[in-house]
Amino acid sequence: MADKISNYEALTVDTMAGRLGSIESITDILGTNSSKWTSEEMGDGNLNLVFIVKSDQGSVIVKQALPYVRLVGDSWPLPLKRAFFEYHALIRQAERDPGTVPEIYHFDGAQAIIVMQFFTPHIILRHSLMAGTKHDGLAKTLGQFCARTLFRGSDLSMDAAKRKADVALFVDNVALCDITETLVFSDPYFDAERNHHTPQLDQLVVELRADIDLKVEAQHLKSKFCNNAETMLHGDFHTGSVMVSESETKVIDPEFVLYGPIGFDIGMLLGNFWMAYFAQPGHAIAEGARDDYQNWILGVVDDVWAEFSSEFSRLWREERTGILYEKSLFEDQGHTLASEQALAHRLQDIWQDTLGFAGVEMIRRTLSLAHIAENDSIENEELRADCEARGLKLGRQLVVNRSRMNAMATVNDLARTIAKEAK
Ligand code: SR1
Ligand code: MG
Repeated sequence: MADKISNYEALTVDTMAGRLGSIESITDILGTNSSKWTSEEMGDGNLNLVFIVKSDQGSVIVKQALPYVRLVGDSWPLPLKRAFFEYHALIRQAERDPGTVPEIYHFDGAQAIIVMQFFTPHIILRHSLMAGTKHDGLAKTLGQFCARTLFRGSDLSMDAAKRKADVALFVDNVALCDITETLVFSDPYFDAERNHHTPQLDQLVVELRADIDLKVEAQHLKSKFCNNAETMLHGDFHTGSVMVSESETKVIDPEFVLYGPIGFDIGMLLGNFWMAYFAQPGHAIAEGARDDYQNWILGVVDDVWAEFSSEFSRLWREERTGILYEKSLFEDQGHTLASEQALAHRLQDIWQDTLGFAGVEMIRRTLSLAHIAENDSIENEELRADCEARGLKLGRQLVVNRSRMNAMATVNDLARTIAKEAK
């Protein structure tokens, strides 16, 4: 279905230079001789058009929303306004954690276009996890990004009026929230039209859909996602939204931005690392060849949580200027220990939410519409199903038993046990 905005026109590699060639903030990067620009459409997103535009002077990314879900086609219309929400999320993330998200060179709301920094030679983290490449500093950047954006976008830090204005601004991102509410929290638990799974998982899928504890806990988590507008979330923080080079980690694609529970972004991220962990046998050249890499992934998970908690704690002590847990109630009265106690309680709540959101993410990426390349690229269906089944088992444990898991070592040990179980 065509979008209501009448002069909207999807970009092509042929129209790129003509349409963007006289915009100064872009010619500042690419130069004014737009006839020499080259454009390439990357074609790997679920929703949008994404072009790399290059000249002999520089390069940019041109991202344009389509009026429908690219993965499915024009039978699933989607508002162009998601580009507006992504633009506003990027501005806020850049303020809250400078240097981690792409710089914006140009935004056109009517055409749903964002022109932004091209990170090169970076690649999508998901591809790196399939290749078995390690990255120094990955966990530190990701843990800090979560802590800084999630703390600084909340009532722990923000001016209350500004936060409420932002809640109102982003609450309109209804269509993308609906995708998450549906694909993550509901579709996996019944025979939804868009679902698909590897056939060898049939029996396990029947068991999971009959699992009342799982279904109820998934709905408790959905209720938190819908009702707990704690902070500005990235909203789609999986390993396809992270770019890495040897020395740098960057975060992209916050179009699913919303106000939601603090544990959601970290949970989605960790769930994707655990799925990548279970998928490694599908990418190993020989049995055991990825054992060391699997340990590295679990180390990253451990470090992301440690970095997040330590940075969140630092911000709690140094930047708690919002309307929650005011210093006037604690430190200013000499009650520093009580403030530390409150911090420990908040971190414990976030921890449990994180595990639950990780679990539902692992289940939906195996049973619902959008899967992960780490599993999809395993050609041998038996092997793929085996990797996916192990992810489903950990996911189910995280959702149902998260209140009984008190340390990351416990969860990583459980992952190791599940990875070693006989088929
Ligand atoms: C219809 S969109 C499917 C998925 O792709 C995006 O990256 C989000 O993860 C969404 O759930
Ligand atoms: Mg995305």
